[in-house]
Amino acid sequence: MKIGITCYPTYGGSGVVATELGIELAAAGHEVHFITYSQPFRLTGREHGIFYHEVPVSNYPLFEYPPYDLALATRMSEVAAYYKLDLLHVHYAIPHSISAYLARQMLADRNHRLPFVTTLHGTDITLVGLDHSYLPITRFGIDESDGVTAISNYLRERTVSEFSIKREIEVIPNFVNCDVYTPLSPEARAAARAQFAEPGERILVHLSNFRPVKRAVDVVEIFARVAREIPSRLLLIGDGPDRSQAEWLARRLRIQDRIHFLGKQAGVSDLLPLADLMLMPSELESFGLAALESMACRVPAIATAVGGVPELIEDGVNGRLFAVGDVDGMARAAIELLSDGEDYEAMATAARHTAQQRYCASHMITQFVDY
Ligand code: GMT
Repeated sequence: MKIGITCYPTYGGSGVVATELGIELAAAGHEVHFITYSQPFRLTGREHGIFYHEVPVSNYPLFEYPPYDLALATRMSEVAAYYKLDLLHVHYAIPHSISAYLARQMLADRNHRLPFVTTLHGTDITLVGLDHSYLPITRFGIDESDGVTAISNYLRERTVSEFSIKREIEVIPNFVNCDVYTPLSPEARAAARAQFAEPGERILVHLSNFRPVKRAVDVVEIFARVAREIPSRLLLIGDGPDRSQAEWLARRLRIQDRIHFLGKQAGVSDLLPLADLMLMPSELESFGLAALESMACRVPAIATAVGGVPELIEDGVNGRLFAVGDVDGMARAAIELLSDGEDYEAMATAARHTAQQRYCASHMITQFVDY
């Protein structure tokens, strides 16, 4: 197939999933065309079978708000016509499903059938979509899509109830390539950990776009409690609005020397396997891709029991779940796990097993292609 993919290309789970899907589809022999405002950050631009088309957005003095969605629709219809695309797959409903709808209508006049599939990721439904100025058009985009997928049962049910959707929504969860996201050999791991921690110190990690929903401040609070009991370091991967508050709190708690603020990283498959535990204390996660990626590296997550997270993490088996804001509980669990070798080993093994058995990329790619 020839597939056009549109997503938010910069930093965020939906862009990561869209990019990884494109990479896997190209590896399976499909032709993939990314149509986005900048090159997705996990792409090098030299992958075989992947083409990138930038969406130029002109700004005229008259436009107080440049109409990106119209520029995107234009580019989608052009790329589809030039490269004879079979379909568009858009990630995140707003505005991508509306642009795809317009592109489909533009091409219908030229006898080119261009169906589009919308994948719902989370905040497009739970935050942006519920904002009254976007709710009717989000519902319209969902209703008009030729196919709709959601990344968890939670998100499907929430979409159906909040938007009174009658149509079918297929659940195809987030996925991970377990050959790329994989544990390191003990020697390689010890050597790589040395750049962040002294021998004998434990490593905790958090990966997000530091939006308020991620509760990055809770990550620092949890780590402060852990660091009082156990010699440890924290790797903070990503950047965003709450980073400066997290950095300020780290200084106030005098643990800044134990925290590595690594900022945005193109690839994280070399960093996650260095950690012992992932912290994901989010207010809401429709799935929790960061936890899945770390679990594939044999790093269990301490997370909140919100949204679709309990579909991924079974408390006490392949990770731990707590109420939002329970930083004491999460810190206690981290200390217990890091102090008890046997419990920790069983949980780390179960985490990797879950990723391999239930969320393997090759299995999900088949589901997408079939759909
Ligand atoms: O908040 C983020 O992590 C970004 C956001 C996005 O849409 O870019 O992530 C959502 O999509 C991810 C990939 O499907 C999911 O794993 C995240 O759980 C989801 N985030 C939320 O629901 C808050």
